[in-house]
Amino acid sequence: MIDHVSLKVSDFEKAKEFYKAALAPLGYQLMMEFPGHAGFGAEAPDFWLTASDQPINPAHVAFSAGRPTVDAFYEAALAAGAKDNGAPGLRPQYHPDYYGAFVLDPDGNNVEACCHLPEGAVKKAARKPAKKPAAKKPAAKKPAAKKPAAKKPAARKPAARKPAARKPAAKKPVKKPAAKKPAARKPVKKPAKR
Ligand SMILES: N[C@@H](CCC(=O)N[C@@H](CS)C(=O)NCC(=O)O)C(=O)O
Repeated sequence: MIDHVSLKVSDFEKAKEFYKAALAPLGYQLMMEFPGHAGFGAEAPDFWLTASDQPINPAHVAFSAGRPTVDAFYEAALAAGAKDNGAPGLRPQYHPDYYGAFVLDPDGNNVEACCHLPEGAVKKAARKPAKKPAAKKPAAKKPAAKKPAAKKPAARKPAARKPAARKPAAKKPVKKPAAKKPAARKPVKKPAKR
């Protein structure tokens, strides 16, 4: 889908005045302006003029309209100084219902208004973008999903740890019960000789 187009023009002020008048029947008006740029539109500025000091290479632009508006565009453009490039009428070389009118703007750009509908058919108003069905309310508000952090290399599982080998407790020297010293034997008293 095209959002906007722009035509190069050599005399910015002259072109602006021309397009204000020529596009009025289409419901177009000057909506936005920056130095050297002018945006025309019905709902949004989708047709722009850009000032240029270079030789103009004429372009072609066509505005969609109903048949009566095609006629009104042609009249308004000629009244604003356009050169005739094709009176309103069918152009069956494009398709059986193609109805268009062509003019050349002050720089020679080929400007057209055209209708693709059979005679009598009414052109619908510019379609607004279809409304999105209202998003269902989630029952409970979930916390915003966290962006997964950049994948880290999988952490290595530590190898199953062996239980640290137990140092055998320093062996205490087994204390032997101190050998009992035989009690000093009393010398057996010899009976005194009689
Ligand atoms: N004088 C022709 C003009 C036709 C015309 O300009 N047709 C457009 C296509 S819808 C075209 O050839 N545009 C190319 C251009 O202007 O460079 C007429 O009245 O049919």
